[in-house]
Amino acid sequence: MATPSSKKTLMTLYSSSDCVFAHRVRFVLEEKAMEYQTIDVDLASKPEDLAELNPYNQVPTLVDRDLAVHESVLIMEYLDERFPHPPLIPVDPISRAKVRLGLLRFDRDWFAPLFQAGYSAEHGKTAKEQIRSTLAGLSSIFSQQRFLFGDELSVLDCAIAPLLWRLPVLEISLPAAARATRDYMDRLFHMESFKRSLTPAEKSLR
Ligand SMILES: N[C@@H](CCC(=O)N[C@@H](CS)C(=O)NCC(=O)O)C(=O)O
Repeated sequence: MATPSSKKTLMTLYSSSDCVFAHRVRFVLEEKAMEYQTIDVDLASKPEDLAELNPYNQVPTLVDRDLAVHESVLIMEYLDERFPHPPLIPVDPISRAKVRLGLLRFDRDWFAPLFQAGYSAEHGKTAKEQIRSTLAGLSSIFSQQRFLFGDELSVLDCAIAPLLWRLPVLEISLPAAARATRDYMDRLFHMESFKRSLTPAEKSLR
C-alpha cells in the first residue's frame, strides 16, 4: 500500500472479490477513469487497519489521502463531488432528491434483505419477487430512455448494476416481455467501465 507521504498518493479501495457494495464503487471509479489501488479483503480475516479506518470494519472503504469514507452510497457521492466528470448525480435539487430516494429504496428494499446479515429467508424471497416485478415493469421506461434517470448513466445505474449482474445466481429471471429491461442490462454490462469493474470471481458469475 502506498504510504501517505508518497508524492502521488493513489486512492485505496478496500474491496472484496464478490462484494456487491464494493462492486458499486469499483464501477464508479472505472467510469471516472480513476487510478486507484485495491486491497482485496478476505472477509474472514480482515486487515487490522480496516477497523481503524471504518468503525463498522466493512468493505467498501475508500481512503483518499487523509480521508477514509465508508458506505457504498456515501463513497459514490464523494467520488462524484471530488471528480465531477462524467457527472453521475444531477445538479438540480429536485432531481438530486429523487436520485437519493431511489438509492435509499434500493438499499432498504433490495440490497439489505439479500446481502446483509440479520434478514430472514422470507425477507429475501419478498425482495426477489419485488425485484422481478419492478424490473419487468421498468421495461416501459427503458423503451423510452437508455438509463434509470434519463439517457445518461447515473449513480442509480452504478448502484444497481452489481445486483443485475448477479440475477442468475440469485435465481431471478425476467419474463419474456421485459425485453427493454434486458437490453438496458446488456447496455450496462457492455460498458468498458463495467467490464473493468469486475473481479475474476464476479466474471465467473455469468
Ligand atoms: N451498507 C454497506 C454494506 C457493506 C457490507 O455489508 N459489506 C460486507 C461485504 S459485501 C462486509 O464488509 N462484511 C463483513 C462484515 O460485516 O463484517 C455499504 O453499502 O457499503
